[in-house]
Amino acid sequence: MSTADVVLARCGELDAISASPTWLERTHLTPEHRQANALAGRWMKAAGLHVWQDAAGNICGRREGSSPGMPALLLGSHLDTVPDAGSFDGMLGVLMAIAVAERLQHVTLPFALEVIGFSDEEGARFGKALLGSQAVAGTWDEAWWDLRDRDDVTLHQAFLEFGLDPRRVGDAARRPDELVGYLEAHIEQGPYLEAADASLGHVTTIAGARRFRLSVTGEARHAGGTPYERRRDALLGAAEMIVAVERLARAAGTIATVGRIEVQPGAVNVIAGRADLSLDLRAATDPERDRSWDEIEQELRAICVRRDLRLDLVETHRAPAAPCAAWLSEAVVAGIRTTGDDHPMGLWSRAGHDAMAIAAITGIGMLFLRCHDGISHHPDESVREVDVARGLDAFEQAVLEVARRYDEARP
Ligand code: HGY
Ligand code: MN
Ligand code: MN
Repeated sequence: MSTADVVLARCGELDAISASPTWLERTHLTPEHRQANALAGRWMKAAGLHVWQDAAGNICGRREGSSPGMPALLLGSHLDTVPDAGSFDGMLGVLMAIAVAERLQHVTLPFALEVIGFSDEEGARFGKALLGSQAVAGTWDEAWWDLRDRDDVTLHQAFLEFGLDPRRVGDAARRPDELVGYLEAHIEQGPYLEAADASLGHVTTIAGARRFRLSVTGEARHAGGTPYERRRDALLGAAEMIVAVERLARAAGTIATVGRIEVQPGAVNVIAGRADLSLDLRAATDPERDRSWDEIEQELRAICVRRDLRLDLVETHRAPAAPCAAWLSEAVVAGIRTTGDDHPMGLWSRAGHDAMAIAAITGIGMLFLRCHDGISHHPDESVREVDVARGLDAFEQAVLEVARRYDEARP
């Protein structure tokens, strides 16, 4: 069985660890999180790594370099998923990192090699993304303990129930001097590599993101007896907002999505008194993102004035755009070249990644793999075995290139 076949088979094994019998769903601090950590931990151990679960619920593996206690090159991605997920977003990167560590287990490197399976990149349970990688980056915010899931369980409570001590979350933080850099392999989650007929690409920068919860309040009234001119229809206001979000973001060249809406009271014969929406906004740079948000917010408030509605908004997530470190991108490009691609494609990532959190403490580099039709966050997500095989070779060579450059630069 080729390494690529092993990696793909293991993605299938992780598929079976799901909170739902009908779709793939594995979220933060759940029994499925624990099972996936245990399975990935076994694979890390078989790859010759010393394995532990850190204070934030990330599963970690480490092999020392030429001498003990050296700074580490981190490889990784995430093991959590969105609801009704595909098999590769996150998991492929963790399994490729484990496979590369296994391939290199008898190679003495000038640094320690670590693999991390991050616990919560998606933010699907508590709304705040990158909880695992932000703990590693030391950018944890105590306010997050009060975040609640849809069953009203706080993050603090969930930590305790998972067997973690909220007071020790800081133990997961790594210092910049402990690290050489971070490399992540990930499916592109977009159509551009496939359009260019390219197996692999290197990431130039990762989009800056902001997420909001928008609550629109009007007045629930009788659907028959209430004349139009007396209505304060929260759902109609929300509908106008959703269309305005798309219009303004497209005009600004940014990427905005309303992925969730909840309406109250939600009865067929009652005018909606309240509508709660999610908003996900991204752009290649933070100034573009923030300018777009200012325009959107202004229009949302104008719609509320016109319709006599109230708008309450809470920002639930913000992550700065994260440019990749030139030397790590060059190593990724060198790795891709060894697979026969003389002109590796560079592209900015419209999707967010743990790398954007880790960028706070060390340089980052990302290797993208083509995925079919750019489909992701959907069970039809798929990769070609040949691209995984090339990706493994490129990833392995990128690590060796980092080692060569790092060794050269050492005093
Ligand atoms: O939302 C994203 O971009 C990532 O897949 N979490
Ligand atoms: Mn995702
Ligand atoms: Mn991902």
